[in-house]
Amino acid sequence: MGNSNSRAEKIKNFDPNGVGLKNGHFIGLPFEEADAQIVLLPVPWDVTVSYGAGTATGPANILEASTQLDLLDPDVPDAWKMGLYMRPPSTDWLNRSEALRPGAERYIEQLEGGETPDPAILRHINQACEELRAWVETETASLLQGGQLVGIVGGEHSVPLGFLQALAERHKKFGVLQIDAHMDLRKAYEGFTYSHASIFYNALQLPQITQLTQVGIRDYCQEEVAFAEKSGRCTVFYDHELQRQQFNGTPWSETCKAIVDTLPQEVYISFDIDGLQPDLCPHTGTPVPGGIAFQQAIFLLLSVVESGRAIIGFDLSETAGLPHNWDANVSARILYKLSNLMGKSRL
Ligand SMILES: [Mn+2]
Repeated sequence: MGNSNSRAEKIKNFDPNGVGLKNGHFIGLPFEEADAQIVLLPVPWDVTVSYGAGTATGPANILEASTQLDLLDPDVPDAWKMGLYMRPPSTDWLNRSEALRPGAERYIEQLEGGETPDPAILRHINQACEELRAWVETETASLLQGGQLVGIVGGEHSVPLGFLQALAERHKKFGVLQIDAHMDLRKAYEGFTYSHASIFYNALQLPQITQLTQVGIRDYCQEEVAFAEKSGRCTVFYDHELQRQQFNGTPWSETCKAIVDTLPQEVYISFDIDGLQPDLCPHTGTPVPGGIAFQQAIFLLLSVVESGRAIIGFDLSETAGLPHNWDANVSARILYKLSNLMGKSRL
């Protein structure tokens, strides 16, 4: 899995206590893709977002903010030695996303203004989203084929669909743990087949996903609740219920156990940054009050691994804002933890 000789050589020559290197790598780590065991694929894409845009530059901002992190992870001894590498975000997809955005905005405005929107714009966007989905599937399938573990860095929340399809080719049965303010179960939201609000409506077309467990949900519609109930594969831990349990003295560890108990042995984690409290992601497109605290989220992720389950992949989505800002800093830390825990559960 990755070239272990060159990985060992880099580990020997690297000082994990040194200043954060500005070598363009995630947290200044010394590895290249060829010797990495875990590869992060950035997907700078932000086209179907309905409210605030700005997630397309999320991966670049996270990469930049990551130089502020220290490498020691108290939950995963010598985590940095696993060999983690994040690809530079693709400028092609970023440019394409930015070129499509004005049309998408015009389309959404027309729709919300009660006008009949231009169907040609919609066709054009759906076609581009389909090409992106296929690209993500091809790239992640090839990394998995080489025995590397993969995480996706969004971008809007629609981007991991191709990755889920690549995983479904290799795993007969797996569950998804989704941390999110939203259910994302809308069918073709605003006409976009691959809307960020439809990611799990689309993902559940895969029979290999036998369970979807949603945590932190606090902004949703009746149609989504009905879909979740009817699917027979969804368990929803609504934010208001989680908070009230805590007000009544239920320990978070007990709640996490109940959440983890819903999941099968192999678990994919879909982490929408807006699942966290909005002061941890103030620039995300669709922030909602309430939500999961930082250490609560970490504890939940840790509970998955400590239960003996395997993390087979993950995405971190909807991080927006500018370089150097708080959103990117928080996201870089979540990303490092997700990578380390996936490694811990699999390597
Ligand atoms: Mn989402």
